[in-house]
Amino acid sequence: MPQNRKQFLQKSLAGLAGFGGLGMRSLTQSDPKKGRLRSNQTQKPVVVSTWIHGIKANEVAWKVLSEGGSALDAVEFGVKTAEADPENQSVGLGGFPDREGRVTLDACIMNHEQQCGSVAFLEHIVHPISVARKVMEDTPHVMLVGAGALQFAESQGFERQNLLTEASEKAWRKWLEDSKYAPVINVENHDTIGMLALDEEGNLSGACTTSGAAYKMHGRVGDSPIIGAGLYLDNEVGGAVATGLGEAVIRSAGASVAVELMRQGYSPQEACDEVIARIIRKEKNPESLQVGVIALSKDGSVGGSAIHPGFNYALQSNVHANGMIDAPHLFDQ
Ligand code: SD4
Repeated sequence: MPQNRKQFLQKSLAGLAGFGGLGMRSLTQSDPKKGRLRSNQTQKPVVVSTWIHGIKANEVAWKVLSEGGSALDAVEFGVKTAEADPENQSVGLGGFPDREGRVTLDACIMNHEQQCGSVAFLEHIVHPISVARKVMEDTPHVMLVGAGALQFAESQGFERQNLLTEASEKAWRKWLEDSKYAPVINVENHDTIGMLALDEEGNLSGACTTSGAAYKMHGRVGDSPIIGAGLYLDNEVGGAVATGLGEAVIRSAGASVAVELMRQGYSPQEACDEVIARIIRKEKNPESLQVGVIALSKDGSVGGSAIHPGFNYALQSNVHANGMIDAPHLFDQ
């Protein structure tokens, strides 16, 4: 093993020990002290979402939750704020286009009954999350892509709109000057929005929506619409959402691994740490890519973790005013 890799792994182990004595456990090892998940009903409702745009999204979701609404409505209405915001250049309207100048959107949604819906490579529609919900509720399918997703959206009354704002077009034209594609770590601290909510009934739902990596290849789909990668939940256990380089999240089945770890008794924080540690171990260039994961357990506990500094998430509950939490990072430069 090259020395720098070895040193990194040693540091990684040491770093992980700081997070509740996590160490390098794997799915096949069990920790008898962890046992079953504890139930702590006092926390609900809870909403948690990625990045600073999560604050505004949480406000909307919290209104739904605090009035006794469902987690499903909360996450859909919550993330729509980011989709509709033209200033947000990584989600919905105003998102950075692909290398051909086309804004293509990915989104998925999942509810407490293990139902899910997803759209990928969808153009011209401001609210892909609502189309994803329609796929879940009104079709026998889970995922629609591209022209088929657009056709379905229009059949449901969604209207076409130009999503490429002047600012995003200008940025794309600048990018075209040398057309270099290099995924950038922590693009100005705003990114895909992923949201998880636990409602008064104790039910979980999650949503994830993005315009994906800026200047991606035409046709590229990231982790955000893929159930099990960008989002996963099991109402008996908890949920998780991811942000960052989608390819790395897909390769690690990030969100579903986090949920399965919680099922084994890991706290949400420990589960996120383990997913991130695994990505760091497996990816060839963890120093140059960012992934952040957040998780919410059935008992209302929350965790989040990232490869590099800069990833944060917004949390609101009965005992936590809507505010940002800086996630720990596990890659030691
Ligand atoms: C993607 N995970 O398309 C999304 C985008 C993102 O930081 O979260 N970028 O890969």
